[in-house]
Amino acid sequence: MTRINEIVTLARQGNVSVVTLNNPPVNALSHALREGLLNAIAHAGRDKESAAIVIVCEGQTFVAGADITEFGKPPKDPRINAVISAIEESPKPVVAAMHGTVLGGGLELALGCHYRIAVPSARFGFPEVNLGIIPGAGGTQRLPRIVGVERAIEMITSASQISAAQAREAGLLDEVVLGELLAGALAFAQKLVTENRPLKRVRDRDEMLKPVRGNTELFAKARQSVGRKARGLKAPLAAIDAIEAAVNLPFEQALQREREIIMAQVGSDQSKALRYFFFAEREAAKIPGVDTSNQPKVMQAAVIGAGTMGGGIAMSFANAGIAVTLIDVSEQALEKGIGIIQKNYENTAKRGGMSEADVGKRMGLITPSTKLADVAGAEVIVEAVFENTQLKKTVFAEIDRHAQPGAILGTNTSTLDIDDIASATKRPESVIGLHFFSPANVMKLLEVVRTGKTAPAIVARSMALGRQMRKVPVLVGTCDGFVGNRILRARSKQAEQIIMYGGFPHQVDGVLQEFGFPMGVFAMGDMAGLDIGWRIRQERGLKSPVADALCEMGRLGQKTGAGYYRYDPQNPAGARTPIVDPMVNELIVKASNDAGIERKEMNNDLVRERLLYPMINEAAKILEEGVALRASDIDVIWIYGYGWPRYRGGPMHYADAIGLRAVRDRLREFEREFGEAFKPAALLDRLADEDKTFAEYTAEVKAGAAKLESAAA
Ligand code: 3H9
Repeated sequence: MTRINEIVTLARQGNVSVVTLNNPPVNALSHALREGLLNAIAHAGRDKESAAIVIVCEGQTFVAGADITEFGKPPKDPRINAVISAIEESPKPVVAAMHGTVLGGGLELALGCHYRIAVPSARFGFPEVNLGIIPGAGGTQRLPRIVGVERAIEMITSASQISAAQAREAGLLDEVVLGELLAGALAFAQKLVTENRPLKRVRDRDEMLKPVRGNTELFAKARQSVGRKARGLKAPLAAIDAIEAAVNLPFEQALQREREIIMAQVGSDQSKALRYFFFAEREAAKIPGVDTSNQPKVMQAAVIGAGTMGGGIAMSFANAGIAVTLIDVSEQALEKGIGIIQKNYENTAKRGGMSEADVGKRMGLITPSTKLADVAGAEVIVEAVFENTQLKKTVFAEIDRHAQPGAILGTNTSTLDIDDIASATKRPESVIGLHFFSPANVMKLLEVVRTGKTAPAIVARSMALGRQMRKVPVLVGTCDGFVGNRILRARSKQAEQIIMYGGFPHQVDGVLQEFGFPMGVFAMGDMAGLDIGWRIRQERGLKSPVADALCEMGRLGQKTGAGYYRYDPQNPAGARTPIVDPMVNELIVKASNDAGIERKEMNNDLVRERLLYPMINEAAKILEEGVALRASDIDVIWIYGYGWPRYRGGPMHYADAIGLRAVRDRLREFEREFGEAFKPAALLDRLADEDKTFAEYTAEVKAGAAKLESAAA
C-alpha cells in the first residue's frame, strides 16, 4: 500500500488499483483530499500492472461534498474540476464505489468516473441550493446528460435525495452491490479490464439533451414553478440557468458558465447566511459541559393532555417509533384527541405521505389512558395541559408519585414559571421545559428549557431525545416567553404600534413577506384566532384597541371568515387567502383618532426597521442575560420556529451583516422619536461602540468559558 498523503492511500489488488479516501467526518473534498486523489490517480495511471481504478471511502460516507469551511477563502489548486477532469481523462476505467450520503461535490466526483456502483443504503443528491450555491463542479452539466433535463432540474433545485434503487433506475448507477462494497467493486472492475475502448465519458453523452435543445418553453415553465417554491432564494433559479447552458452550449463553454454562476454566488449575502446557518444548526447541538452523545434511545414516553398540543406531541413520538401513552383525565377529551390523530394520519396517507400500514403502525404505538399512574413506565413524560400554574402543579405532584427514577419530567408550557411548576415535585432536578411548536407533529423546533436546578444528565437526555424525534432541539434558559416568544412579542408590539401610527395590516404583512417570512403578523393572527390574545389581555387587564374592536365585532380570524382581513370560500386564490377589508382600515384610522395619534404615512423601509430592529434588541438582551447560549442559537430558533428566511441567517446574523453600529444608531433615532421601548440594549450598545458582531461576542464568551474550564481542570 502506498500512502499518498495523510488521508489518501493507494493499493493494488490483483490488477485493480484501489484509491482509499479517509477524511473524517464526511470525506469532504478538502484541499488535502483533492491533492491526494489527483496524485493517486496519476500514480495508478503509471502503474503498468494496474488495469482499472476503484475509488472508495472509509468512514460513514463516500465524499459528501466540497469542504464548506473552505468557501470564501482563496481557492487552492488543484480545484475539484481539475481532479474530476483528470479522472475523466484517465485511460484506465475509474469506478466510484459508494456508500453513505453521496452529496454535492461527491456526486460530481462520481459523475466524472466512468462507472458508478453503490450499496443499497447509499443516497444521492445535490444539496447546494441549501447553501445558496449551485453544483459547481460539473453537476449541472453531467447530471442532465444521464437523468434528463427535467429530472435534473427537479433534483438540483429541490436539493432532494434519491435512493440507490432510484439512482440505478435513473441510470446514475451501473450496479447496486449487495455484498461487501470493496469486494463488489473489485469484481466489477475486473469485468472492465477487457472492456471496449475508448471509455465512455458522461460529458460526451448527448441523447438526453438533444431532444430539448432550443426548447425555451421547458425552461420558462421550470423557472415559473421553481421561482414560486424558492420564495426569494436565488440559487435554484441560477441552477436552471446552468442546466440550460448544458443543453445549448458546448461542454467546456457550459462548464465555464457554471463556474461563473457559482463564483458569483459564493460571495453573495444569501450564500454567506446559509453557510453560517449550516454550522449554526450543528453548533446548537453542542452544550458546554454536557455530553449529549451516546445517550440511550428513549423507548417509552407519556404525554399528559390530549388537546391539540398533546396530540401533536404524541404523534411526534410515534413518528420517531417511540411508544407513547397519551393520558387525559377526561375520557371524552381522550377519545376526541385520538380521533384527531387518526384523522391526521389518514389525511397524510390519502395525500400519499405514508402507507395505510404506516398509519396502523403509528396508531399502534399510541396507547390512550385516563390514569396518571400510567406514566410509571415512561422514560420521558411531557405535560401538555392548560396553561394554568395550579393545574400544572397538581399534575406534576402526581407525576412525581408515579414516574420512574431518572425519568425526564417535561412541561410544554410556553408562558409559565418552570421553577414554580418543578417545586410541586421532590425532584426539581428532573424537571425541564420541552417547548414544542404548533403543529407539534410538523414543526421541527424544540426549545429545551433548563432551569437553575435541572440536572446536566436530564439536559443531555432531552437534547438527545429531541434529535431522536428528528426535531431541532435548542437549549435555552428560563424567562418570560423563553427565547422565541420573547422576541416574537417585541415584533407583535411594534406591528400594533405601526398600524396605530400610520401603517395598515396589509403593508406590515407585505413588508414581512417581501423580507422572506412565509406569512405576516396579522395574517398569522387571523390564522391562529384573535380570541387567544383577547382572552389573555382580558385576564391581564391589557388593551389593544384594534384587535379588541375586531373581537368585539365577532371577527376572530379565519374561523369566522374575517379578522384583520376578510376570507371568502369562493376566492379563486384560496379560501384562506387574506383579502384587504376597507372596513378594517377605517376602524384603524378611527382607533388612531380616538387615541389622539396623528397618523403619518410610513415607507416600507421604516416599517421593516421598526419591526425587525426591536427584535434584534430583545435578542441582544436575551444573549446578555445568558438565556441563549450563543447568538447562533437564537437564529436557529427563529428560522425553525418562526419562519425567518434561512437565506437571511436569522435575526442575529442579519444584524451582524447590517453592522451593529447601524442597528444601534437607528434604534437610538427611534428612541428619540417614539420613546423608551427602543432604547438599545447594553450589549448591543457596547458591541456597536467596539465595532464587533454578535458572532464575535459569542466566540469570546466561548473562549472565556474554555479558559475557565481549563483553569479549573
Ligand atoms: C459542494 O459540494 C459544492 C460543489 O458543487 C463544488 C463546488 C466547486 N464540509 O451533519 P453532521 C461537518 S457544497 C465541511 O452532524 P450527519 C459538520 O459541520 C457541499 N464540514 O453529520 C459536522 O462537524 P462538527 C455539498 C462538513 O452524520 C460534521 O461534519 N454537500 C461538511 O448528521 C458532521 O456533520 C453538503 O452540503 C462539509 N461538506 O450528516 C453536505 N459536511 O462535528 C453537507 C459536514 O464539528 N453535509 N460537515 O459539528 C450534510 O448534509 C451532513 O453532514 C451529512 C452527514 C448528511 C453528510
